[in-house]
Amino acid sequence: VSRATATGDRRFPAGFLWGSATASYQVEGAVNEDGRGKTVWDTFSHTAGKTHNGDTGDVSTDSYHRYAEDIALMKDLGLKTCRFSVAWSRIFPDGAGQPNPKGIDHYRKFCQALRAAGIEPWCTLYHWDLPQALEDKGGWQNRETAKLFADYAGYTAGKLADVCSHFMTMNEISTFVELGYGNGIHAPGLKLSRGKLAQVRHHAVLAHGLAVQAIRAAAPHVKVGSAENLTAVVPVFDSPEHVAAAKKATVEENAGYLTVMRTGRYTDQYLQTLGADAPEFTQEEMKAIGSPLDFQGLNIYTATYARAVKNAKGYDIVGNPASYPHMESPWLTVGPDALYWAPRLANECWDLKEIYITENGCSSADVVAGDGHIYDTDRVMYLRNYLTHLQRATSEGVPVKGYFLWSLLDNFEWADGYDKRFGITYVDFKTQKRTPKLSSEFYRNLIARNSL
Ligand code: PNW
Repeated sequence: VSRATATGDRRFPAGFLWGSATASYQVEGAVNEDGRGKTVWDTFSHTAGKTHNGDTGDVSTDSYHRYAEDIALMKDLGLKTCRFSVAWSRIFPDGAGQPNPKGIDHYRKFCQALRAAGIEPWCTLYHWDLPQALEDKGGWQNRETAKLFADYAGYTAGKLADVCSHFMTMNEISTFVELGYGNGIHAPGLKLSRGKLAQVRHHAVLAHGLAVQAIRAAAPHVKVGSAENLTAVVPVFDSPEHVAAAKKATVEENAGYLTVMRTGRYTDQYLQTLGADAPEFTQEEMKAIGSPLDFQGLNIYTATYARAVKNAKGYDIVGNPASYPHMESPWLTVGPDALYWAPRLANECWDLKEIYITENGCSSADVVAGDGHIYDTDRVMYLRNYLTHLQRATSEGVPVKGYFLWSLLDNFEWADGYDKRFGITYVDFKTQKRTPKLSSEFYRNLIARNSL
């Protein structure tokens, strides 16, 4: 067993699962192939003014065709696992009805190729690419979408269960709800009222819960979880009162997402704050939403600071000054200790038992140097610091079992298009040439030694 000591043992626990993560619309391309149906991201990215430069995922890294090359990169890194997502509209082109066998075939072949390379596939069933046909019927504003998602999730997990052992229902419900239906920055680009937004949020967590039940029914032996980007609360400094405040904030700041998914209950504060805008729900729905999970995935990029105050909530969220550092993406403020506090406090709140960091990583300006290398020293600095805090968590017994770096490749970064690069592998989008960056070397080294 590895334990941190005053003499500086910086090992991760034996068997720690090192991986990378990607998502269907961000890497696949091949949008018109093998019967794939249109999604909200096809529509959105082809609408003028919605993405940087009018960029789309039409081709991206072409990973639908080039996955063998991607897997070779993973193998070279020594990855033990790969997190990918299935495009709902490749399985059910209109979201429901007759399945398209070519869709399952593709992901089967992909999983088999991963396994042949000694890499365990981890599958996300929804990474924001809602079939357009369902959006046309109200999308996540329509409760029926939750039911159809569960049908698709159960069907797909059942078909892939023999080649894939771990399934995550949805990726970052909070991001696609708040950005897609709240401020309109992501597809489908809506800006709903507070009440309608709360109902969308409810339908999305319900979809997660119903999908957990459907996956368990269709594939009793697979492990089921989700990948949620909680608001990662960090105490302004490590004193008992601020830590207690950060714990309270972890529950309340995530009330509409992780908290309700882990407890099957909206907090009193959440319902009171919404008042007449609170969502409609039944007890049966709440039970589904709180369905027990085998593991919890946490996507963690930034820290949100809380301090203890004597108000009704018992805490305050503290904003950052303009001088606070960030990575290439302005929203990506640097908060390495989020990777210590978020798993620790989430575990204290909900007794999670098995935690995976399902995403962490950053954008960098990534200049190709004169010698052809990409020296992304800022990304290496970011990873080294965040992982130092993760190692502290594991050494104190927080049950974090693995880490998935976002991302293997530069890819379609949603509304930012190809302007923001998150890969540890550089992609020349004209030639599709892949070049490992300095951060790839760092990650390979870390994995080989299982130690910082
Ligand atoms: C996550 N924010 O998205 C997603 O799961 C990935 O698809 C994405 O590429 C990655 O992080 C990097 O952005 C986020 O504005 C997008 O706070 C935006 C935010 C957070 C996460």
